[in-house]
Amino acid sequence: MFTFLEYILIAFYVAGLLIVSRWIGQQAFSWMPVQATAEAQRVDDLFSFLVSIGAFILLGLVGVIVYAIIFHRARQKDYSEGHSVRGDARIELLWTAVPTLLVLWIAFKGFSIYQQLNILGLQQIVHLHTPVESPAYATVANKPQPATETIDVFVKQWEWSFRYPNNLTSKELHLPVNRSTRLNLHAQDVIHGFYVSAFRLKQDIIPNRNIDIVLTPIRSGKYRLKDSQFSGTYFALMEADVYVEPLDTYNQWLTQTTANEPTQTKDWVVAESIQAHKTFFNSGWQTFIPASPAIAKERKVSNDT
Ligand SMILES: [Cu+2]
Repeated sequence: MFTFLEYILIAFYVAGLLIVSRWIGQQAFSWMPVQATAEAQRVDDLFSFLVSIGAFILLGLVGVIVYAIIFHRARQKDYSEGHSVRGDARIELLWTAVPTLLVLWIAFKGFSIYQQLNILGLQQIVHLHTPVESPAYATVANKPQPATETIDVFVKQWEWSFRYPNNLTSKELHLPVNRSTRLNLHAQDVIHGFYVSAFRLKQDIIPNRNIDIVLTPIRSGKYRLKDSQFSGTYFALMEADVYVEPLDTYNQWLTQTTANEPTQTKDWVVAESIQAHKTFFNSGWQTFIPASPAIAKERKVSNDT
């Protein structure tokens, strides 16, 4: 079917594609926020791998299409049928086997990275619904992952609070760098979502369920925790500061804050509702009129119960 020279050219084309798609995959790392946790590196590796595969398929198909358009265009008034591939067992086998192997490879790689992410809560939830569950298997799956510190995360409409091992409660999340910390997530009213983009972990927090995530920050700095679920009117204001700092700075913060009054941060819900409109023109679109501060406070209290 092909001459020797054509096989060589195809081999070169595939080799070139592999190099280019690998390069595009490497670029994917720069499309993301900084990698602040060890988990972020694994997630980005997987993303880069998927981008490489996508680039390889896209460029491979576009190359074949361009080649066919340039060299194998039908002449004018040529209405004869092209080469028929129907019934060719070798080709059918090839285009069944290749995507199957590819999907299995992606699934295997995705699953192994997901397992490394240490999201314990999910395993617990899955196990609750498994009818045939031997106690031995359950204890293995629910075995606590090693973490040096456990911080309780409480979330409600519309604020985050964090309780540290020494019982200090704060509205800021402080994490020691290069240590794995377990976050025990508790929602007090509706489903909220824990999401720090630099950590790459996004975990729903479901009322009446203990969900743990273990993360290992590897880069000091200040990050932002956001609510990834629409959990009510002011969910967009449900943000908190996340500080990743060296262990002694972290310990120092813990002791100093304990000595002082509990940390008070700005009440964003009230701040937003009393803020004047800053738009330059009136679009005429209906907007939500926030409740007055007093009512907002009252609502917050009633949601605490
Ligand atoms: Cu929320």
